[in-house]
Amino acid sequence: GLADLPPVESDSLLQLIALCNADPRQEKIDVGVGVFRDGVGRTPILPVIKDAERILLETQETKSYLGSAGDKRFAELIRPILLGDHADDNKIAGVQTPGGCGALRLGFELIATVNPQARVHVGTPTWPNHPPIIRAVGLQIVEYPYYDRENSAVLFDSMMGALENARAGDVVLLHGCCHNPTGADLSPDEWAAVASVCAERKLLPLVDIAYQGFGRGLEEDAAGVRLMLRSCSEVIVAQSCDKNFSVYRDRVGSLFLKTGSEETTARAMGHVFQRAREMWSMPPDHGAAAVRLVLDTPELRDRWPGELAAMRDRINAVRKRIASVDPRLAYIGNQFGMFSMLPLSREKVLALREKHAIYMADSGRFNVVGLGDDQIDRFTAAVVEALDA
Ligand code: PLP
Ligand code: TYF
Repeated sequence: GLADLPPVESDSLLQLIALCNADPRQEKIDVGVGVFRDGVGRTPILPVIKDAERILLETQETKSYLGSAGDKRFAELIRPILLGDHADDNKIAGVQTPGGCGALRLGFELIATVNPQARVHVGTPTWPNHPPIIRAVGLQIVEYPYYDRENSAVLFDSMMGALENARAGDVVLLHGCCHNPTGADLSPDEWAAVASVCAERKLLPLVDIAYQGFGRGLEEDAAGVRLMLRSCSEVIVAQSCDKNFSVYRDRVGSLFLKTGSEETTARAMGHVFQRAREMWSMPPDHGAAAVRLVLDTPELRDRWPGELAAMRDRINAVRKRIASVDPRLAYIGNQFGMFSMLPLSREKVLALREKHAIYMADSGRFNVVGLGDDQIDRFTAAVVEALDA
């Protein structure tokens, strides 16, 4: 019976939220879960989304079913933002999903449908949700070295060496930008080299892009995705709007596929819809409808890049401040997105939690914008003390 179920290990990042909430200390610092926060610790709803929701409230006439593709206009409007010059490539199709997680699951479902023997090459470290999603569809994981936490450097040569062992049909999971958990992205030359290996060895790149616009800018952050599309005949992209439109709990994302022909793409999308129907039937509407209205209303479309840039500018300003404190933290100023890793043992991470009420992931990953403006100095002082100890 159900009583035979063993306990599960819950998501440690989400657990951290509860741990921090339960800490009564006033001065606590939450640099755990990856959500954007402003200088006083809020994760505000973007004004463009508020306006879109107002329009939605006033004009939406029905909540009748949309079908397994969800909001088609939403996917059409995301397309040029993500794909740039590739937007009019008719070998690429996209569909709305429940967040980036839904897109990842759907992408891996498609791979497992066509090639259950495919192995998925995953960098270490990676986002802790990647392995369970891949295992859930029955695909095997092979790790490639990605980042050296002690030297804060991408292990590019080791990564390329490991990909030499990949077999035709294998999948290479890549972070489009703002790597989670390291903040260390591939350079354009490195992207080009990975794209060549994928093309030559007939590997299928799956690019997870959950933070477009949080690093250098909307265009710059999509350069890796577009490079893969230029070089490889088959590419899968799992995209999220949850961060760059700040609609986290509304679950907004999309899956894009490129294959060798328009006809193959259409057939593959048939399987994508089939898998989606089996899992969630259709994606939730509200968040995607709000994003669609932002992108389809010229006045809101014009304002969104500025509201996104304000989030990005805060991320990069906090990075600069941390980087200026100690040469050992300087690398943080050269990384992108919300996360960086500190070269601290698990014991030291736990000691920071106990002694200073600083909540970061056990891996030493911290969210740079988890820091309020008035918390940065105390955080860096505690971290420097831990590095010295
Ligand atoms: N991929 C990475 C690397 C992430 O950090 C996230 C963040 O939550 C996601 C995908 C999926 O985001 P969501 O499902 O909330 O859209
Ligand atoms: O890595 C993070 O903190 C974000 C948020 O199951 C997140 O990506 C964390 C865990 C999770 C879903 C989202």
